[in-house]
Amino acid sequence: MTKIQRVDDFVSVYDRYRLEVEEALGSGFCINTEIETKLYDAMSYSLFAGGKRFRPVLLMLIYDSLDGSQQLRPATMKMALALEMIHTYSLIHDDLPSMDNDDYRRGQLTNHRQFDEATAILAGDALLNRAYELLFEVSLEHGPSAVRASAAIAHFAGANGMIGGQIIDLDSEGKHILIERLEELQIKKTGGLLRAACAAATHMALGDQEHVSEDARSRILGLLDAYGICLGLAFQIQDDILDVTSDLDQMGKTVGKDARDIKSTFVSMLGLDGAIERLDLERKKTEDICENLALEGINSQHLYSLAEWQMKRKN
Ligand code: GRG
Repeated sequence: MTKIQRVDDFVSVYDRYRLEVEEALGSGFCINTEIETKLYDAMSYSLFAGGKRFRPVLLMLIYDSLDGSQQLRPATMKMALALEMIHTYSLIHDDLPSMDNDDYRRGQLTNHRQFDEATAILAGDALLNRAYELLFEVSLEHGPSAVRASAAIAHFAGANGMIGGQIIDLDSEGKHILIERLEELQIKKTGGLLRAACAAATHMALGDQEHVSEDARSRILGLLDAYGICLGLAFQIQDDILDVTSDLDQMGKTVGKDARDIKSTFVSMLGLDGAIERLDLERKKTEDICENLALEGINSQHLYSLAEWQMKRKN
């Protein structure tokens, strides 16, 4: 099998995408000042607090790797922004006293600590609703591919995806769970929105490529879903590693909380060395998937570099 070539300066590639996402987010159509001031302030406080923009970058990077058309690119970017808004709502709600009860996120006070609990709940709800409004707009304008992409985002963000993972997480606190249960939890919770990005990008990019057969389309969807799962596990393992090796300044959020909250993590279950080994296993699986994508005629260099980059991230 052909070995995937690394991209030399992937950091600049990532930064180029991140900047594009940042500009689109700030252009005013995600949330606008017609909203009640208090709500607008709370929504924009978290949405514009930075963050890696990993999910929208992933979506756009896959779209471009699959040779998605220039014509559908702005609509695909709208979906990527919707995904970042769903991610931001999930962080606001995750930080609430009834969930993880966190004081810092993205290098600043959490939403409920800056405003109050009720406002934080509503800001999260409003970001979620605005995200679906954007997905409906794109679906109305672009038909079946956009509907499939939007449905995939709804699925992976919902009860069988991120929210499903969150309830397992809350339910597992203070309990001994098996490693298989931890994997299921994280594939759903952290992997949910990454799988959403993979599926949405694939539907949008391949929807109008008539030369791609139905068989090839479903193989590519399957490979990219497997890529999203590996990426989700790797993302979480790296997060668990950073939770014991990093600090608040570097991470922008409280560290060392997993042990305090008696949470099962890859580090608590496998030890630090075991977690690092497991991370390398996910890297190898990602490499295999990218090689298989290359056999489908897809340039998967950026996808492999993204996976490697995120496994080495420091925040
Ligand atoms: C409340 C419905 C609901 C779900 C919450 C994903 C999630 C579910 C909570 C986040 C908890 C957490 C800290 C998980 C670890 C991995 C993760 C998703 C980190 C946050 O994502 P990053 O690192 O954050 O991409 P930035 O700020 O860079 O966007």
